[in-house]
Amino acid sequence: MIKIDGITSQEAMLLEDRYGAHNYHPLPVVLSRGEGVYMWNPEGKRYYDFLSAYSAVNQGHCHPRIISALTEQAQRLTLTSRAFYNDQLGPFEKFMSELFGYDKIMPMNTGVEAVETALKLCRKWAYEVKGIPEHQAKIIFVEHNFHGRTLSVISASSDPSSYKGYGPYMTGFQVIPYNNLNALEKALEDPNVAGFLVEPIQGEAGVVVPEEGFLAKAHALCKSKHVLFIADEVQTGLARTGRMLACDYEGVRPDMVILGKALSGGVFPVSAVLADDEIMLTIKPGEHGSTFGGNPLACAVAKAAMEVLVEEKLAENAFEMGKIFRARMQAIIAKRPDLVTLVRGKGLLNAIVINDTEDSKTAWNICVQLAENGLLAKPTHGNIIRFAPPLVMTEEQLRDCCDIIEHVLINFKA
Ligand code: IF1
Repeated sequence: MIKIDGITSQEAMLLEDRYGAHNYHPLPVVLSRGEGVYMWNPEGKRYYDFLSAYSAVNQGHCHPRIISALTEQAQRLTLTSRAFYNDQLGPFEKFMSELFGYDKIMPMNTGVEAVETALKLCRKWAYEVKGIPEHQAKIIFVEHNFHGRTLSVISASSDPSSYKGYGPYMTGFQVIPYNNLNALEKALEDPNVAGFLVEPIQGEAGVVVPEEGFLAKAHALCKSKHVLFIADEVQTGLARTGRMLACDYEGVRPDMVILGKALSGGVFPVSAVLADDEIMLTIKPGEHGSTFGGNPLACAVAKAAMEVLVEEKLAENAFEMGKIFRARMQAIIAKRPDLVTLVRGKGLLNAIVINDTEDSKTAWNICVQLAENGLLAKPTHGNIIRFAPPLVMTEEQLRDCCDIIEHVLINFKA
């Protein structure tokens, strides 16, 4: 019988393999403690976290201010359901609505729940405000999107590993190429289009940054056709790209903003949709919700997590550290153009593209060597490695991480 508390890395991996669903293929690394930019395995090996739980830990692991908000509220009141009011939700809603400049916020739990909420609001708005005939609303997505794992959003996925074997699919969705204004303009000719859902930078696709001006022009095209521009900022938002929202780079104010992940600093599942009354109030009492949505514990944690982002100026730090990081990656590319073809990203959401096929093991093997050298990252595809450290990273820590990445890449033999 395996002793559960204080288990070894080996025991942890065996337990997950034997008793857990096999819906992931993790790197052979076990983590048992996190603090700031670091995580440790059960044997005490320290790693730099260069994934940040896919941008959920922007504030650093176990940020003391967020943890104390969690522990204080957890001893007072955790969940009331929305059958009643609670004394944390209103202050959180006020804080968020004013910070982002929207009339209202709809609090949910996971990122995909917030995406689903935005899709429902879009359809409701289509029928009650735009006047699209019932059940005729269309929503436009882009290729290589990632919005989560529910049946409706995978219906718009172009990645077979996301949608294969899960049909029949949600109707009313149309998929066009990303970063293609002509394709969007053509799709918007259909008067039944209600919304356009897009990631300002595509995370899972491999940190794909659209051309300068794409977001602003896409937003203008939607506006000209009375179509909602909906930004999925679950991964790109909350200072990750060097601005509070990635849409801020182009001065775009989406009709709906979808947030998740770092909204709680990686401490608790908290997500949300921001919108103005014309959209938000199309959902009436009893027409949408969730048991944990807007619970007092989530609100206390999320308010603290947002205050940390703002007061510690993490967007500014991400912007400056990102410049240093990409310069260091460019220098590595100059030494190993055979291995690394490019680096791309904004702020501290970056990726390098490895000179190999999508189904190669090269990126995985590089990540295994990075882990052996004390830095955790994971490929998004066979040939792309995403680098996304917590935004609290200092310049000294970043340079140390770049030294590790350089050491592994310069010496890597396929
Ligand atoms: C996993 C990917 C990233 C997201 C965007 C909505 C969601 C996500 C832009 C849904 C979630 C997570 C899911 C996580 C790994 C990670 C991920 F690899 F799956 F695709 F970041 F790129 N919109 N992304 O990135 O949010 O419901 O997960 O809270 O393990 O599946 P969620």
